Amino acid sequence: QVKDKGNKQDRPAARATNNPLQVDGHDFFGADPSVVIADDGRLFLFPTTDNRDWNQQFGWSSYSTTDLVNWTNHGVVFSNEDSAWGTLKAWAPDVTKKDGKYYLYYYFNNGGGGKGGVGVAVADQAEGPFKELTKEKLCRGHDPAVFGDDDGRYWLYLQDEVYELGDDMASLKSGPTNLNLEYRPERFEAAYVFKREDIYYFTIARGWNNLIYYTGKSPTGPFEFRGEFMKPYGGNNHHSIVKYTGRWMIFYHEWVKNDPVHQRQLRAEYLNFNEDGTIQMVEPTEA
Ligand code: FUB
Repeated sequence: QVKDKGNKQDRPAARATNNPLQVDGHDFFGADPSVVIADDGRLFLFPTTDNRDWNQQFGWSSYSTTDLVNWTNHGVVFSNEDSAWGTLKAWAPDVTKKDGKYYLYYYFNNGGGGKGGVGVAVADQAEGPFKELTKEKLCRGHDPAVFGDDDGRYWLYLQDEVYELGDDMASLKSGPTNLNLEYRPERFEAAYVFKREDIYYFTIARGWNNLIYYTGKSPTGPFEFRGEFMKPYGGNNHHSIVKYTGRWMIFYHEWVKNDPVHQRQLRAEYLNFNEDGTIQMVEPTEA
């Protein structure tokens, strides 16, 4: 069940499936979901707010849950109306928390040709409201991914380059440093980094082919290539990975089938690991 707090648009009818997120009557439209566990234990998803067509977004939405069954739709939590420089094509976000505050890293394409960039907004609670901290672009590149390490340092990834974030989370302490991946696909995007049992995982979407990953002993590598862990499921599988109530999960999106306006919607799967820390292939839950 989704308790709606706005953000409803004229959208195709949702379908009921067995996917953990595809509950009957949901409206989990959007893509590139970022996931954060709030200090009070709620799980928050922050997808793009696709405006019917995948490439017409002006902001980011938020949904929260405590049980993965009942969801609250918090509506659009940050958009071009809240930005000094962002105009259009509000692509993939990533949200992190630090010292009780929530930081939304976003990318406005602004029409391309170098006009786009990454910014950050802050909120006192995960459901917002978010306020822009960067009155101009922080850096170039799309699909920002933020990783906060146990030592209190935060890292910002843009494809295979990494910056260290300043203590204010809105400046860059160092970088960009190239990760010098031993295997670098010709086309990739949607980086995501997480840590499990002292292993750092750098995951990316290899075009629209599959999700692949690397492991390392530090957030900046060196990273060893480990291969694929998920086949394509109707898109680039732009994803976030989190441990919630004892189980690891991956959140991603698919393209609504037979939808003439190219709508995207959210999905989730459970993620399992082998004894040596390698990731077992994710099997998308079929409808
Ligand atoms: O949502 C816009 C773009 O689509 C993202 O930045 C890419 O990762 C792809 O999912």
